[in-house]
Amino acid sequence: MQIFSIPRTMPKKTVRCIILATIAAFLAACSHSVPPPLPYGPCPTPQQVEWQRMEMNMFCHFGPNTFTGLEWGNGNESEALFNPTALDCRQWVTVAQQGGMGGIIITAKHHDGFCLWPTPYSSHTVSQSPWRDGRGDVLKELRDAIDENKSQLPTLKMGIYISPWDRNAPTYGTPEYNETFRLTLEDALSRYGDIFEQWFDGANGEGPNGRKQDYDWTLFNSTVARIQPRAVIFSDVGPGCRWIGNEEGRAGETCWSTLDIEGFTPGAGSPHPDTLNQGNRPTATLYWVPAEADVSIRPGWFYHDNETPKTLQQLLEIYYNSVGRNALLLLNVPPDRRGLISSADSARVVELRQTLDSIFSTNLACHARTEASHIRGGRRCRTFRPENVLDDDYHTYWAVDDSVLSPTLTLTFDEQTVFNRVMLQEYIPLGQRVAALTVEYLSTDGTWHPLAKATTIGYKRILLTPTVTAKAIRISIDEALACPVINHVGVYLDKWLR
Ligand code: FUL
Repeated sequence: MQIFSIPRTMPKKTVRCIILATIAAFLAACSHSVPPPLPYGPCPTPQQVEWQRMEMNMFCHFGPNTFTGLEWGNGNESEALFNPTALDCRQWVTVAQQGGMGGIIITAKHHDGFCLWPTPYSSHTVSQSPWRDGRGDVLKELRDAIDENKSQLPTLKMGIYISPWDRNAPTYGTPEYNETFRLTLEDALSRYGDIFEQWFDGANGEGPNGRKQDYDWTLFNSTVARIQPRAVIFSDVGPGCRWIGNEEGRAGETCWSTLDIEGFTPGAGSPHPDTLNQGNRPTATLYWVPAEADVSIRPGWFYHDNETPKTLQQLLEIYYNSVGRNALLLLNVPPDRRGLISSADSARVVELRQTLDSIFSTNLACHARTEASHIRGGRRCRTFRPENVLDDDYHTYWAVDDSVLSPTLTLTFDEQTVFNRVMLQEYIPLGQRVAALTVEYLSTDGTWHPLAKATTIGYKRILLTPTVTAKAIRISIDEALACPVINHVGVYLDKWLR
């Protein structure tokens, strides 16, 4: 078939241009005619995607407990106790930035009820303390420190922990307290600019009158949504993100970002910790409530002189068990009585970041040749080509036709490669789809060997494998709930944690 004819007299260069333009037009036509996969099941909001991409945030537990040595204050501590000698939020910000954290979440009010900002809705706040002659405001200082550092990219975000359980509030245990809590929340959320995460603890103990509170979660959540519509709300059951079910920074090996929250409430009314740990396999009636793994760098949440930070190896393990299993890591690094992060803790945070960078900044497969069993729209279609798993663009991915649920992807290295980590990422704006997979490697003698088996991927999955020397790896999706959509594959060598 002759599509068009080229006059013999035309210069060779022009002919080449016409042929290339024709090929490009053909490929573009293919790309445009093949639609991307439709979202599957419950999907994240853009804020939830942004949140998950932060990967690691810093928690700061700070308040009267820092000075009393307690973990749960009684609520009757004198405000005079709160008197940090050298508080400098700029130092917290520097530690967080050097640690590669996306944001800082501060305990604006812990269970003892003491407020780190001068709210008019409590008489147990920094205003009653001697710190800065009662004119201090920790939240404002944190916000100012973050803003001051804006030139240093990436900018940190600020989040707040406000405990509904309050062992100081006189009205705790009565309906009036819910209203006071709403006003307190509203106050904290309206003063300090954008808040990326509102952290709600599910703990519900007794107040000063020995009574427990029937929390109005609908009121609390709607207050956050009204004042900070972009904030992701954390609680045992979301709605923005969920507790991982333990305080060890450990997500389940299977970890769905979807959860059945119907009829559940934070605290005693939440699903079993194992369910929070693993999520629920997606169905249409579930919600996107991704996991957040909160853990302290020290044994306690608050700073205590006699405690020491976790080792680099422990923190690496936590990283793999959380970020590496589709959860966000919220690492608590508590300021001490001076109001500064101790040098032991800051050094460890920086060491962790440097180690992670040394492991993960170069994908050893970046020059690999990719070959897929299937490509959405066929082999000529470039939009969903397997090479996309190796580029740095978050929004490009390898996808297959809707009917293909168990494709394979082979990465052939340009030279023999030694590695012990395989990183996989699904493009979560389209939902979480993969339920089982196998990874094999091609050894130097040309034979294929099993390397790892796993269930879920989600935003990020890092498989810890034996150290192997390979010519290629093959990823077989064994089970998917809808056609897989993979936007990153990487192999790395961790020399620190074998
Ligand atoms: C728990 C609280 O009771 C702890 O004190 C701490 O704040 C931790 C992050 O959440 O539920």
